[in-house]
Amino acid sequence: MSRKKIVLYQPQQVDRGIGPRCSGDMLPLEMLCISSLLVREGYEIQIIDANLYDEEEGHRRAVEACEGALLYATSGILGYMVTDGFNCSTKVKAEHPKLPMIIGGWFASVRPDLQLGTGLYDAVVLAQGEFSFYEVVKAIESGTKFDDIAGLALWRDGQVFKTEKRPVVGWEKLPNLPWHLIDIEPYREMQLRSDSHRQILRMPTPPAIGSRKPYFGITYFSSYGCPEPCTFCCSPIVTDRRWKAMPADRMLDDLADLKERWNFDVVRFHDANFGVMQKRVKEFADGMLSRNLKFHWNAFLETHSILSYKPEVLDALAASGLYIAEIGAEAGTDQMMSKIGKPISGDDNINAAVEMDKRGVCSSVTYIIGYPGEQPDSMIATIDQCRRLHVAAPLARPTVWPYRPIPGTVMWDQAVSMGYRPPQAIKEWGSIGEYHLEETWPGKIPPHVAERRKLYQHFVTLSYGLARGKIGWWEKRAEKRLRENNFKGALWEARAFDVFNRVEKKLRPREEVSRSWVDPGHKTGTAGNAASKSSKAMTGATHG
Ligand code: B12
Repeated sequence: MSRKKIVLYQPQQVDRGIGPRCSGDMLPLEMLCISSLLVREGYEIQIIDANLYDEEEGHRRAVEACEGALLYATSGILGYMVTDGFNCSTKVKAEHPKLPMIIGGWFASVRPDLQLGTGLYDAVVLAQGEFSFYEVVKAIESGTKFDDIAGLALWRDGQVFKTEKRPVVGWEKLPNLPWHLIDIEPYREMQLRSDSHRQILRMPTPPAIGSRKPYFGITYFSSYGCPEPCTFCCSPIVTDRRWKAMPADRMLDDLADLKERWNFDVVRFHDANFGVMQKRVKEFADGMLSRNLKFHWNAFLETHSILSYKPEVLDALAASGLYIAEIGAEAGTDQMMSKIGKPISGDDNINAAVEMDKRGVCSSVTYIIGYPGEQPDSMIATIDQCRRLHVAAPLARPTVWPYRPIPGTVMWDQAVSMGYRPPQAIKEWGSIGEYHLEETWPGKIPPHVAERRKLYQHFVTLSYGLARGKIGWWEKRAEKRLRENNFKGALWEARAFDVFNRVEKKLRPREEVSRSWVDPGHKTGTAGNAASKSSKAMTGATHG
């Protein structure tokens, strides 16, 4: 049996207990990253992506793979990944008590105490992982201590001990991802099922392919970190506001190779901030066009980046296949925005969405209300900016979500000092990830604001034709209300629609319509419930 076998477990993204699978385009990028240096040296790397299996099956495979392995490692982002990672690691530990176990990723980086306190792990790899993990593997192999390896958190005398901080490295030091480690077929198969539009976190089908038609997409990673200082996001603390990006040409070469090999339709960039450098963005778009590379793509782009790009760069982005710009609009007042720290003011968010709209690109725009100390009039102003953005940029899908505290952020400390009670046990941290279903910090949004938000969501959902799969009398009325900012008698109208809709559905049964367009990055509640008692559509999409 190989002594150089490394088992990497990518936890489930979503709790299968609450719905369908996670979108099949989400490749285990973290695991590919940390394999990249080791695979060159002949290590046998086995990645078990739990999203491909039922929960028990994923765990069983991980436990089995660990037989004769050198080490086991896993990852996780706040949310269900944390719970599933814990569950799997617990089973691995029970079967292989002597096997070294390592964890890394965003949640472990901000709460190493919780992960090390489980007694499961020998070390937490903090932040960027490639080099730290490489050195950890070498240390395990040679039986040396971890203390001299930079970028780790270790458990010493019941406390966290952090080794020297590791500076963020650039892509010139990092190899391309070892894509051959994954078998793409199960990902493709999952996405080409006729009901794949229902998968959680599925991005909408590019309009050129056809509404709700299955498509084959992959995730891709071309930059690490983010230069923004956002106080609700943990990236500034984890990555020191460094941003390291792969040069456009290298990215194009790699994607061209992959396209040749896998022939995907869509690339979903999982960079925190794809568009920091206009030059790179321009080179990428121009390169797509000059190489005649054909795929649709979406990425996180900031409002101020979009507004700083030259018109011809925006044109090239659209021409090269950009079909969704994911924009973190965050807040609708200058005062709140300055507390967040993003260089956005006035109607910048609206103007950016209009620039995209003009070029046929959908902006998936997320606003947040209920930040620590935020006043109700500020929240109402945010909902109103969201409404105005919808009116000004009809292709855009702007949404407003309640704030959720994220550990390792400036606002986390504020929330805790204002009475937010974080979960204690690691499993509770996982369950708060089902952020589509519950408010993480209830009671922070006054009832009149919550009602306005629900009414906005109700009318906007209706106006897209998502409730009934068509645009009729109710839909046109909804759009008129949004255009005129008229919420008089709106609650009664929403309730009346709910009753009408239920009766109509009984008389003429119809297929449920996907609402992924409301918030392409995330699953939301069911149509028509926005003004009802259900708070299913609550979430907190707080990407920087
Ligand atoms: C893309 C993205 C998403 C995607 C995909 C997430 C996924 N699970 O793959 C979507 C839209 C689904 C998503 C959802 C959410 N996300 Co998100 N997301 C991101 C984003 C923009 C990039 C993360 C990413 O995939 N990068 C690509 C991979 C390759 O890189 P990576 O994970 O950074 O991996 C490197 C290191 O972390 C490390 N590493 C990672 N794992 C491991 C494991 C080992 C063993 C080792 C050694 C190293 C290691 O090495 C890698 C290479 O250097 C970050 C923001 C950012 N600044 O990066 C937020 C971020 C990770 N998300 C965040 C949050 C909070 C969420 C949500 C809870 C939503 C919310 N706002 O409430 C949900 C829940 C996710 C879930 N449970 O699955 C937080 C993380 C908070 C935390 N402390 O865990 C971030 C940092 C943003 C923020 N607002 O602060 N997200």
